[in-house]
Amino acid sequence: MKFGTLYAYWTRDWSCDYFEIADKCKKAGFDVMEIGGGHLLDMSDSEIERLRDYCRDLGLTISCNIGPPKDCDVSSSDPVKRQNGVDWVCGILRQMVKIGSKVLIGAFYNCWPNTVIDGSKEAMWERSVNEMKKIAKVAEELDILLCLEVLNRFESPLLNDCDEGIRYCREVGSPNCKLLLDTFHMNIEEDDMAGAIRKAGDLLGHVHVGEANRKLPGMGRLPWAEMGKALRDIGFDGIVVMEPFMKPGGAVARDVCLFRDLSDGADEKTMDENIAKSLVFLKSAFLG
Ligand SMILES: [Mn+2]
Repeated sequence: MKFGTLYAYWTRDWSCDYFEIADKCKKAGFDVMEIGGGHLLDMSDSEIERLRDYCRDLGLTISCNIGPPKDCDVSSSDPVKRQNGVDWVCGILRQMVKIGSKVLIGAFYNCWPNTVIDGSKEAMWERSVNEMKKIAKVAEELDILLCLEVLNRFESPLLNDCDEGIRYCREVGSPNCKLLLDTFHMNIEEDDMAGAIRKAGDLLGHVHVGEANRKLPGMGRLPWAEMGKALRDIGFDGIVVMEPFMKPGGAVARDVCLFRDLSDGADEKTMDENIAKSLVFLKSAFLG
């Protein structure tokens, strides 16, 4: 099991200086920095190489997180949007090869966030699976793992619990197509969080962690020890990435519907200390 964090812990907008964030990840004790995959499309080859080398020297690997825009939705009834979606994701996969990133995560089975049923759920599902098969083929060629994020009902109508995630992955039928379970979404949708991890088993490719209100692990009430035991029982050897959202203001808070300060007014130094402490807590709960 490796441990990482989403870069957005340290930003108010969906942009940042990844070199600075990489230093912060390293200092907090992480092995992985999760970046915005879409940013790779705006970076030149030399910028990508520079970040790749910088992270390699720090001993950090990179995972990529994406949320497709509305016009890149592979579940859409509009064939142009579906094609855009395939092209957008495959474009990011090709950039990932350059930076040496092996894991693409997110809800790219539709756009994000998405609360609209386009025709029927069944029709969206079928279109999405068909397009995902094409994306998975490219991922197989490039040796990149796709981890589809199961989201709560307020962010997508398609994959809301582990059962739906498993069914979707089986329909895609690629060894490079797995699931991402996120404790924040699971807390809303799953009856049994550790049970969902066990059920996913070998299909679990990536894990996102945060408390029920998206505070850092250890600051709330989720069953961390139980989930850790389940991860060890299924032999999970992927990446566990924190996805904390604690500061209001800016595009990040707006997009995750955070309208109050969950950090207790923490300054940057305290934010740095809190995430390092949370990592120690999480490792003890997950590694046993
Ligand atoms: Mn997540």
